[in-house]
This record gives sequence, C-alpha cells and structure tokens, in this order.
Amino acid sequence: MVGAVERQLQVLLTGGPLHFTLIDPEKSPGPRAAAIARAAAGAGSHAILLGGSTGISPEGMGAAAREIRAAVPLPTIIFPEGPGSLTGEAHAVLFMSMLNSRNLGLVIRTHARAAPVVRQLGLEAIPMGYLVIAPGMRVGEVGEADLVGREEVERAQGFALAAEMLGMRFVYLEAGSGAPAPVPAPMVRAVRSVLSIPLVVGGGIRSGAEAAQLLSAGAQILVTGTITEEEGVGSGFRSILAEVQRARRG
Ligand code: 1GP
Repeated sequence: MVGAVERQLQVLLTGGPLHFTLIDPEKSPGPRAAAIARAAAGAGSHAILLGGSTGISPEGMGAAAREIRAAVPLPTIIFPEGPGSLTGEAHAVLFMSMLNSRNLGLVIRTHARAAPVVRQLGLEAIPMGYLVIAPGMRVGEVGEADLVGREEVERAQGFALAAEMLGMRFVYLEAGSGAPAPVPAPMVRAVRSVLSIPLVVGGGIRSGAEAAQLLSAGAQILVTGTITEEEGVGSGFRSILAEVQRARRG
C-alpha cells in the first residue's frame, strides 16, 4: 500500500525533479542535524534522509529524527544501514534491497527480520531497488556489492527493470557517498529510458553543473550528503538546488 509520504512525493514529482538531503546522525547528532535540515529546507530541499554511517543506533537515529521533525515540515525518511537504523520517530523508511549485493542478507534476509519491526513501529515502508555503481565507495565494500561498472549500461538497465517488475516503486543508482564523480549521465539516461517508476541518483554530486547533467539525463530525485556535512548549506549546495528548481520550472 502506498503511504502518505510516498503519495506526497508522487504529487511533488508531478511538478518536476526533487532534491533530498542526506544527514548522517553519527556525524551530525540531534541539534546539528536539525540545523542542517532547517538550512536545507530553506534552500528548497524536498525531504530529509537520515542514514549513512555504519554502526548507527536506534537512539541516535531517534534523537535526530525527533529534532528534525520539530525543526522542518519535510518528510523525514530513514535511509537504513540495517535494522539498527529503525526508529518510529521518522515518517518512513526506504525499504530497499541492494540488488547487486553478494550478501543475501542485504538483498532480502535482513528485510524478513526487519519487516515486523517496521510494522510494529508504524513506519511507512517505501519499496526501493538500490543499485551500487562503481566506484561504490564504502557502501560498495560494506554491502559486498558486485559493482556495476560505469560503462555497464545494459546491466544497470536490467537490474532497474527487474526492480520495477518485482513491484519496487523507486530505483536508486548509487555511486557511493563521497565518490569522486557521480553516476555517469549516459547510464542515468539509459536506465530512465526503460523505467516508469521514479529514478533516484546519488553519490558524488558536488556542483550545480553535475546536478544539471544528471537532471537533463532524467534523474528525478537527486540525493546529496557529503556536501552539507563538509560545507553546510553553502554555495555548492545552493547551486545544486538552483538546478533542481530550474528543472521544475522548465
Ligand atoms: C550516499 O548517495 C548518497 O548514499 C549521497 O552521496 O555523500 O557523495 O553526496 P554524497
């Protein structure tokens, strides 16, 4: 069943592409997370994702989600690292399968353990296929990803289409947090061309120019994390948001 947060995102997507701000509660605990969220919302970001580090606790996640929800009216969505990321303080969780992991736990087995907890917490689950593209960075290593090469466009299309056929309602192409370059625009364009569900792109987006390339290739949701952890909501972040707003107007 499509929940309230997902419906809200669907409505927003009818107006053009969106931007999500990823905040890591380990690097930016409670009050700092809220400050980043406030600034990001002020700059026009559409949702807050909470996640990132390994070893996050439900308490840390809960405190950050609580403070963010008190600070901004945006959807606050868990971008889980594992069951330890779950807290009922958030609005929703990206219930995602790492499609190209060699570890079955990250494909489906952890989900079987987490699903009853998600239900018990009353969290909205947003089903998503998550595909790690080279270089993959830390999530590629920890996630034991069988990385999709940057030129392996048809392989990426196959995974994405399989996710849609399995009933997942979003596909996320991830280059890895802090990647030296984002997912290549030709791959984004090719994947988008076979999908009818929204395409999320993240990892290594640091400039308006990169955002513009990805948006014109058909990315519907851009995710950035490192830029705000390192620079706060500065000119780089604002230039990315300006491109998203331009695409929404255009
Ligand atoms: C990581 O795609 C997100 O999962 C964001 O990446 O930290 O490089 O912005 P960055």
